[in-house]
Amino acid sequence: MNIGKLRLAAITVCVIVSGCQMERNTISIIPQPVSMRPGQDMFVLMRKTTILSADKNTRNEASQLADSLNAATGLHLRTTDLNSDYQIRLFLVDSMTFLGNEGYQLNAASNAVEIRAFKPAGAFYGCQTLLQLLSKTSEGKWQIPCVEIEDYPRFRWRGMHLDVCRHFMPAGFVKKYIDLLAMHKMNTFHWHLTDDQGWRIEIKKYPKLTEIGAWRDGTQIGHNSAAKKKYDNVHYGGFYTQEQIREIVAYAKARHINIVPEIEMPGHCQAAVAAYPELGCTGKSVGVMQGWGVSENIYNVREETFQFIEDVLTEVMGLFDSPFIHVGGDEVPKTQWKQDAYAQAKMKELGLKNEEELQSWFIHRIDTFLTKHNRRLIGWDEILEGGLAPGAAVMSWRGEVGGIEAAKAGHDVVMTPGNYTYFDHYQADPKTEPMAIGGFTTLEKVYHYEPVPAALDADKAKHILGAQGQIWTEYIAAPQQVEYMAYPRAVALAEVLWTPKDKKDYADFIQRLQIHSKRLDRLNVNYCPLDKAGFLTPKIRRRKDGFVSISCFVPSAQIYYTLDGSEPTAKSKQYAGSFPLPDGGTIQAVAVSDDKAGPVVKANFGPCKKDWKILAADSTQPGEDAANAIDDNPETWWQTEYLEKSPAHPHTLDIDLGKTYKLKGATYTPRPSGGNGTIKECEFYASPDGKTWMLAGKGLFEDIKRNLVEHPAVFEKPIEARYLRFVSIREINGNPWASVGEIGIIIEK
Ligand code: TNX
Repeated sequence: MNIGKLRLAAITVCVIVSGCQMERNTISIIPQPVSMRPGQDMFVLMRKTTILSADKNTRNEASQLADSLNAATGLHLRTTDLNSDYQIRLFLVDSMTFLGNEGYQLNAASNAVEIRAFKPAGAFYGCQTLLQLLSKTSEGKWQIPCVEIEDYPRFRWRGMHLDVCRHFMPAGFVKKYIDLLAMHKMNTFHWHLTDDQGWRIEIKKYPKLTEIGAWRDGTQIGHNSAAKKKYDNVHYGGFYTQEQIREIVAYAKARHINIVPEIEMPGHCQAAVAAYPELGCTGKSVGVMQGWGVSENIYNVREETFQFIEDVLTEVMGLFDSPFIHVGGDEVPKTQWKQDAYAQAKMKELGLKNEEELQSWFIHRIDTFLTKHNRRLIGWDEILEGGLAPGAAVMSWRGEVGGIEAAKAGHDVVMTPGNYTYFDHYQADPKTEPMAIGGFTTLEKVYHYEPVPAALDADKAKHILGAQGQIWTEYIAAPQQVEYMAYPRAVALAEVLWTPKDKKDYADFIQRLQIHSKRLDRLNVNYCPLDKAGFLTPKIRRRKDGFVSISCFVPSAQIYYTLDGSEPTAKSKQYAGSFPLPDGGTIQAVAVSDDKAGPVVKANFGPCKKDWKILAADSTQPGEDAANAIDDNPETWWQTEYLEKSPAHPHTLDIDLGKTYKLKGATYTPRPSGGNGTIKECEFYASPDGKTWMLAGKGLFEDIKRNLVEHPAVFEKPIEARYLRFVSIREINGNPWASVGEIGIIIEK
């Protein structure tokens, strides 16, 4: 819409100074602390203010606090071990075990700010909170409101991942990424260092890994779903020297962040095979992969290859002191093992039934090796297939199923489900966004993620260590774009992982995030603008009784809407409460706040679907989305998830429309999904009674457009029916990914 046309009353906003806090005395901390008691007065920072670190174990925290305060205020506060007035004091208290290793108490009074913790990590988090309390008065004084805070995290593993293989990220940026994690009280950085498209860690014993494996002669242009693949033919790559890695590990440690290195095996290793073809199954030389997707070039299972892996892991363990070492284990095509005489002979010798068991044996072997060196193996949920090594932990990425299974079997789990934690997915309307892999994971969706699946009893739930956000970089070529995809979603995830469940409140989070975004501005973080990330996106919902309500998260925003198909502007009807729309129609709405208009949202409603019901859907996770579809969403839609886990092709969905309608056709609208799956061919059946079905029409979607374009399947002739069945009979590239889409029904009026 044309913002220039809008005439808006000026809305006063509080002046935000130096990115720390608003001038008015509001406390706005992210993640939200466990408990807070605001007082009356202020602690004012002066030139003579010092930072007391009585215990040498808080020197690191004290000096980092001094540095951060200097960056924020320009003041140079000295650190000292002498007690005096007007101090910021850090204490470690042996009896404060109840705070855990990461908890703290912060007590800000007018003459001192005291942070107490059981361990240095707690003191560090207290300092992060202190920084978020800082604000500047109109006279230019820096101050902290008096407050008592007690705080500790809900989960032990609060992480973000970064893939530096598909696109390399410079060491300096990795440090900035770590700084941002620390600021949000995250404690784990999962560094994805090796993959088909590049090997990024120097290994002294195998120099070709980086001489050859870190470079490729071109990079795919465009989306992987394009029929014709194109490459830029530009030499591309990079790697980290061991010296750089040591420095980054120490940098992270000082910020209480553990770096979990990932060395992929037995698949996602084409870059290593390019460097040393003898590691592969075919013996043929391959280049470093230039395109996206999964390579069939996997490691062979010869002794020499295990020796290579153990040598690599030995150097890795020398660099990283992480208790966990990530070995990947995901997406291993078995084609080459099936054709490799050595692999087949090995299976026979070991009495293994299939290649999945061979993979399981492979991972067990590496687990034994890591365990011997006092480390624990962690891998993606495919490592569950064919039996999981006893001490191993799992990252559940293909939904939550793997995580539930692993936790039930007593394994530790980090939740990383694609639908909630893959920040390479779109976060706003794909039409307005830079190209991403697909998916649609909004800030709000991330905020409402609950890492402990309801299916787990308390004694099993304790195996859920936490969760982590993923940044896969196929479509993310530069640091700025990493920031764009990670933020503000990582902020929402930080609160999911730190704040007690019952203290979470999205509307309140949004208020705090608006202040927090100024802090991010100051740190030059290229986050997705908040109006795009959902703040000013109107939500149009229709209840079962046919009443429509429109809302958005900025309370001061005005919402304008149209019902006649025209684009809404500030001259359109202003929304002032819910209104009835039982027969359906098209609503377009826009929210406007502070001279800014959010995106126009369009919703098509058919006749009120209050009697519609999903009867059966054979996907693994039909429940939530299918049920919602009926009440709230303009279209009835259904997600097929993880076809691999649900081999019962064809997928079907039965809908009871509650009464007989004349059906003219149906539509399929692919949602840009996390992977490449799209339905190419489907059939619709109609039934008067839910028992006898007849074919009503077919959908053939050969040149299907992704990204929410509706594809109609018109029935040859209208058909009277109460029940409709959707059957997908051909899906491409659906393995292991989902074909996610919406099913619409066209009804003759
Ligand atoms: C699947 S997640 C992968 C990655 C891709 C990612 C893209 C996982 C364990 N494997 O190799 O980059 O999808 O979203």
